[in-house]
Amino acid sequence: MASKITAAYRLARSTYAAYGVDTEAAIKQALSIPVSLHCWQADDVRGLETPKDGLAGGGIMATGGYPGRARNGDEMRADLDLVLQLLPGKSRLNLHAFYAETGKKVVDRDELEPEHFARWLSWAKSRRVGLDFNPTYFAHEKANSGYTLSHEDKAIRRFWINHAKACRHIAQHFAQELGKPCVHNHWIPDGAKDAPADRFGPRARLIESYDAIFADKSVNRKLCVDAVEGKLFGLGSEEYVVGSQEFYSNYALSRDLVLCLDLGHYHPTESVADKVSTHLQFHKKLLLHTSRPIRWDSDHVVILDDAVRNLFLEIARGDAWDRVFVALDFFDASINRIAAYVIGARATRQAILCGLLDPSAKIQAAEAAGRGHERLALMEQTRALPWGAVWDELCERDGVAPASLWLKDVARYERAVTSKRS
Ligand code: RNT
Ligand code: ZN
Repeated sequence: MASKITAAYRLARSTYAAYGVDTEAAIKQALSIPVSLHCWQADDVRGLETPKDGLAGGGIMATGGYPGRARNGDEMRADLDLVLQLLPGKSRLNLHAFYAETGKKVVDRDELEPEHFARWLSWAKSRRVGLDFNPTYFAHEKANSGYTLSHEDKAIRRFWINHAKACRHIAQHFAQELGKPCVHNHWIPDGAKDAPADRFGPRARLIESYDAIFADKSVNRKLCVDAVEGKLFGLGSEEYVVGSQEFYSNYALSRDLVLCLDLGHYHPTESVADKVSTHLQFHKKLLLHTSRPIRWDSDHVVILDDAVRNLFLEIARGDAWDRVFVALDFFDASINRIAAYVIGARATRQAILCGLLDPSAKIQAAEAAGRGHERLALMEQTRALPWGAVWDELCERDGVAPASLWLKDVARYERAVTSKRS
């Protein structure tokens, strides 16, 4: 197998060279870009808290009943170990606060401490992966009304402010312990199913709440890198989302925070790729959540579709790799979850590779010379370039199975482990 790939790669390398593209440099760079794996595909976004409130108030939902969901932290980590083995390139792990492990003790969200994530941290240390973090503003009785940080009740707002403050300290702790910044992303479900009579009030309160959270100067923002994520609608917030895109774009800019763009959070005809060159004129950094919306924010497993390809093509063309954080965000409970991770993470890194392999200089030269037909022809031709051979070579060099050969490892693990879970 190895020699076949090398021959295919040799041909691909010279094909790309004819377009002025250096495949060696592209492989190296594509392997070095960190991709943060969301822990929540492993257990269908259920979390590890006791007692459980389920996803109530969450506005998001994993559907499907494929057997083998991880039922506790140990099972999640075992599953993630296999996922890491099957992925080329640099990975991180993205945790949500409701994956705290507090043993038999009930610890509410506003009382979370770094010690409740000690097992995740030691796992991350031994696997040499960085950690990212998220406050969990859903799946909790104080989120059941559909409002958290923008709630009209001051006591409820206070609870969620304190949760976020606790989480920022945990994120900072991860960064200190691992020697790498921790991206700390805030997404809240706040919104209304039907037209509210007051759209101003919740948004004004949301600003107040976030300002109270970020006023804590004992958190170093170089270690805890706060990001904010808006969306168009959610389940139960179809008509009104307090933290809309415009809200967060303005808020992040005025408070020097990272703006998160999730591929599933826009009108279906909007291009997230097109937003990159707008936001990066103003914002310093973006957090990118790769996802796949089918008709709505359905969080399907990421595939190498045009939305994902175009997104990373823009990052490549703008040479903006050091201005973006890349993270996965999908959850599908209807298929093998390990495979879901591998497919989505590989597709994301394939899109990164394809961006780096794009013969942009040649295409841009045609454009600059006014030869629109040549630009279009070259763009079409780019689809036929042998990126797959370069991908297989990238996998080989990083010591992971190329193509879909990883499927047999997933099948073996399913037979031995996940199929035995009830
Ligand atoms: C929800 C957001 C958010 C969540 C995670 C679980 O629409 O995309 O990022 O998916 O926080
Ligand atoms: Zn997201």
